[in-house]
Amino acid sequence: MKVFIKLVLFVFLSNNTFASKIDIDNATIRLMPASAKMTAGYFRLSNQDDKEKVLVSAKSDFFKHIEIHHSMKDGDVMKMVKKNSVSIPPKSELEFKPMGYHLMLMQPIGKILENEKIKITLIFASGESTDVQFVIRKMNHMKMSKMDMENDGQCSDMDMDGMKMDGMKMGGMMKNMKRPDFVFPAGVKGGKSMMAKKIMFGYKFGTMDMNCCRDSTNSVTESFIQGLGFTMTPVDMTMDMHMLSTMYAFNNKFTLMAMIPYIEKEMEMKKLTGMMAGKLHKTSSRGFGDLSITGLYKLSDRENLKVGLSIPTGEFNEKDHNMSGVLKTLPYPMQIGSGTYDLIFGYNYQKILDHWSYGFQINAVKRFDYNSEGWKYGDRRELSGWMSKPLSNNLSLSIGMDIEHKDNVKGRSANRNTMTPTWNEYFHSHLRVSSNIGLNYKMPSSMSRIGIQCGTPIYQDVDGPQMEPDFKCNIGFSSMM
Ligand SMILES: [Cu+2]
Repeated sequence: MKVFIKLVLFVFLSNNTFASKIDIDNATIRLMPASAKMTAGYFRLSNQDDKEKVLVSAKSDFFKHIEIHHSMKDGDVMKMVKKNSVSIPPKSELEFKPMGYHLMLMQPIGKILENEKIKITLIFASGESTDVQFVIRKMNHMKMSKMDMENDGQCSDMDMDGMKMDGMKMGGMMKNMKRPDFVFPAGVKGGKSMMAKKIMFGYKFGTMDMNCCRDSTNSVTESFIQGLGFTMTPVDMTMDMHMLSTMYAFNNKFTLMAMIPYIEKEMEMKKLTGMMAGKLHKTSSRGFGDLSITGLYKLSDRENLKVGLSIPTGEFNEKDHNMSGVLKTLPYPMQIGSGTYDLIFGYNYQKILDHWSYGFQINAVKRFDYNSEGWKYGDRRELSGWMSKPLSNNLSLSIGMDIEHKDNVKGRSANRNTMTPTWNEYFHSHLRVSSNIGLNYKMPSSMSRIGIQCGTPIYQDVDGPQMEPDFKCNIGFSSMM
């Protein structure tokens, strides 16, 4: 009898006192790949008592170590924080869910198999405890994305398993997000898809300086141009572009990007023959260029597909005064817009390794129709590749190479003349290889970034004579919210 009473007392006084007025439902353990050393437990706890309940720990025969964690946003970075207690006020509920509170279940002693049940004991500050049967389930990724998985902006991966979501891999990806080389070098057009509901604003300043002139792979002189029968030659040209862009991620796979450039061009011409031989004359044009609307589709963590439309919002009949003071249409390279609806295709790939990263992008513009002046710019294809190395937490250095191929102007403007090679439709195609160097800077504790990249051609094969760039630079600023 004494033994029996002792036993009863033991049962009632031990930690295993059943927690009163606590309901647990939806108790789920995330199914993990076999290699995983941890997983997460989720449930809904409702406290029907008049008193606050404080969850302080959990234990199980199946996991050697269990912690209470809370995932939270710190700036733009998702962090998991260990909690010593979680309080559930009287008559209220608390949901343990992905990207919120969860039980971090570590060091399983056996295999975690789908649909099996594992008992976990939840222990409260009062000494009460409750045994809960957790069911191991494959968790629906899409469902997860609907929860406020607003971690990082661009690392979304709906294919990632729970391990990556709640475990160590997550930390790895967060680290990538914080890397200065996470974004492409400033000279690489376009970007990657972002995390759902993220908005990004960007401003990029690009400048290019061009000299006269090149034909096939050689530099040519003014007398060569004169020898072809031209009475004028371009001498130099500068092009400055202020690119405004905004991106919005509808979901984790699809981001829409709108870009519009404000372009300023200046060209110096020289009269080669006649009365005014040797006279220099400057023309300029400026204005908003063509608006492009581009969809970025995330193929995988590393790859994006890009399809867009260029809308002819830019002027393609820019005029300026010629040497005789007459207002005339400027030649093809001085126009601001294309006057045509064009298709844009692209693909990019980026791999981030521990100490460096690399990537490449293919970009193509296909033009279909002629503009109302009777011509169109040539199609273009570009391949950009780069390697980046972080120099510090916030600064990275990149080297890269671009290969750019552009076709000749098609059709013929009614306003053209035969005095200068810039008006000749056959002197616009080129194959140009440039080498680039750049820096990316990520502002500490924010998602704002600055990048600069400059390059110079190392190989050119052109239909000419046409002007050739001696250098180009891009400075980009972006901020994500
Ligand atoms: Cu955790």
